Formats: sequence, structure tokens, C-alpha cells
Amino acid sequence: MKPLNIGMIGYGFMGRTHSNGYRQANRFFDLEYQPVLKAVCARNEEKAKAFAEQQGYESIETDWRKLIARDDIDAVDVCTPNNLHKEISIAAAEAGKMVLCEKPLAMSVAEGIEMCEAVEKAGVANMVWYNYRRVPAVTLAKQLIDEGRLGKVFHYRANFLQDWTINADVPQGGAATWRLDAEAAGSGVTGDLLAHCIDTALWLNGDIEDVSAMTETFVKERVHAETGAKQPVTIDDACMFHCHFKNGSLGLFESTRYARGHKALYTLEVNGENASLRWDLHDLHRLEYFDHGDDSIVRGWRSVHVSDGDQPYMGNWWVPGLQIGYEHTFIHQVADFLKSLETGEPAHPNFRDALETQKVCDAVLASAKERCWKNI
Ligand code: 4PW
Repeated sequence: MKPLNIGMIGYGFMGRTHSNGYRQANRFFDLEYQPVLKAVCARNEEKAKAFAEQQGYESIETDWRKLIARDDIDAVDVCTPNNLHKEISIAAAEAGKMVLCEKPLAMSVAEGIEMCEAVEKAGVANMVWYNYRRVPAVTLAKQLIDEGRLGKVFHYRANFLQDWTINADVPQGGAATWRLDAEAAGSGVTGDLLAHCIDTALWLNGDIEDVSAMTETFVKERVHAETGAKQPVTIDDACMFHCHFKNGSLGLFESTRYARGHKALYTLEVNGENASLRWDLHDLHRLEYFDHGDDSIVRGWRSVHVSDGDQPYMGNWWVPGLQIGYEHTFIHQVADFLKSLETGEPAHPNFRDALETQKVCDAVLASAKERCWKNI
């Protein structure tokens, strides 16, 4: 077993999902490399220590530059707010470290290009944590589409709906609510939620040609979590766009944090000439599938419980009928990354792939601002 020493920068919700992925991957997948939780970095020493103890990191740092400079770190995991992705990723690549970066890749396409150039120039392995590709039911959707079962695709539809920012008293900025602060996040639901939908869409249905979007900011002012000052809100609270895919199909996307009752309703549907499929994060182990080729007397939507060993990733888990969940998507992503180091075939989505998603996000925001169609 070859050790792969991980240095994680940031320690929030995503830090926990990734750490769990590093710990579990080798217990369920046959891999040459084994992650070692070497160090975690956070500005607050007490919090870094508590995280290291809980998750099993051997040491802590409070300055990310020191973590990157350490000889005993092979791969840097960037789990910070989005405004630090570029600086840290480029510094890590220049130090010869592999880089695993949280989504979205960057604050803008310009930043993303610099990041791609840095990892490619350094020749270091790189990956972006668009984890929903690794839900077995979504990977199965990709398999069915690639096998040509849907035929010509006409429609691609996706939503990502939440409701946690309806209360105007929710602050912006700070460790827990940086996602509402444009300075830290770059954008609102577009980069945070729609970016997932776009990544999956590009993977399942190919490139997008052009977009037309609208955004809204429902709560105009919020208190900053750290300074207490009331500030204008400049993120998009909701975003909708429609688009043309290069394969001729039409896309429709919606995301909001104001859909009362919805906590993380990520749904997607693809309608093809011969078949359709749909998936829902709240029921993530099921893939709904309609095949027009079925005998007409039994034709209808079938609900495939994705738990069989023949289905993607599932042969590594329990026995048919027993399902897995959200945390497994990160375990799969770690396993795929480790496998890529073995085979030399890049893991996806890498920085270059994530740049394509960034291009769509930037075009969506520009389209909404200028009220016109934007080419990608
Ligand atoms: O990346 C997204 C987060 O910022 C996640 O997939 C879901 O929405 C859960 O938290 C937020």
C-alpha cells in the first residue's frame, strides 16, 4: 500500500465529508494508494485541534502556506470559501502537490483559467469535488445515456431547491454563512447549487451552446456575521436559465434558497426519443426510467432501486437491496481519484472540466445582468 499524505485546508461541512471519504475508501475498494490524514489547517487553532481530533488528523497548521510547504504533504484538499480556491490551488500546484478543490472551481472564468494553467504546468493530479456524479443512480444514468438507450435527447431539466435563507435575520459572512457573502462566495445559488446541476448536465448531455437567465435577490440587506454591520446583499438568491445544448436539446434549470419546504431537492430529468430518466436527491438510490420499447401493456415508469452489484459502485457495498447514501459519493470520489493515480488516467471532473461549468455559471450571471442571451 502506498501512502498518500493529505493536507486539508478548511474544516467545515465539506471537510467532514472529504475526511470520511479518505478514511473509508480503502475499506471498500481495492486500491494501491491509501490516504493518510496528515494535517488540517484552520486559522483558529482550537477549532483546528478539535477537528483534527475528531476526524483523525495527525497534526494541525494555522497558516495554509506552511501546510503547503511541508515535505510530508502529497495532496492539498482545498475546502475553504471560494475566494481562496485560486490562491491556494496555484500555490499548492507550484509546490508540486496534487490539488483536490471544492466546487465551484473559482470565483470567475479568469481565475479558473489561471488555476488550470497552474496544475497543468506543474503536471500535478487535480480534481474538483462535484460529488453528485458519484451517486450510483446518477452514474447509472450516464451509463444508460452512453449506451444510446435514450436515443436523440430533446430535453434536459434540473432543479436545486432549498429554503434556508428565507429568514431575513440569517446573517451573511463568517464561518457558517459565507455562502451568502458575494466577497467570499462569488455568487449565490448559481455557483453553490446550479454549478452542481451544470456539472452533471455537461457530463450527461454534453456542452451547452448559449444561455438566457434571470436572477433575483429577495432579501436586500443582511447583517454581517462578524462585524454586525448591515450590508447590501449582492448574491443571487434565485436563478433560472434556459439553454441550447450542442446536441440540439433544450435545457431548463432552476435554483433557489426560497422554496419553502425544500431542503436540498436536486432533481434532474432527461427526455429522449426512445426513453426518459429522472432522479431526485431526496430519494438518491432510485433511478426512474421509462422505456418506450417496453411491451405496451406493461409500459410505464419503472423505479430502479440501485443496489445491485452490477450497478455502478454497488458491487463494493453490501448485498442487493441494501442502499447507500450521500456520504458515499465522497468515498467514491476518493476511490476514483486514488485509482487514477494507479492507472495514470486523470480523474474527472478535473480543473479543466470544472472550468467548463464555470464558463456556464459566468454566462448565466452575465445574461441575467444584461438581460440577453450569452454564448458559452
Ligand atoms: O455544494 C452544496 C452546498 O453548498 C451541496 O451539495 C448542498 O448544498 C448541500 O450544501 C449546499
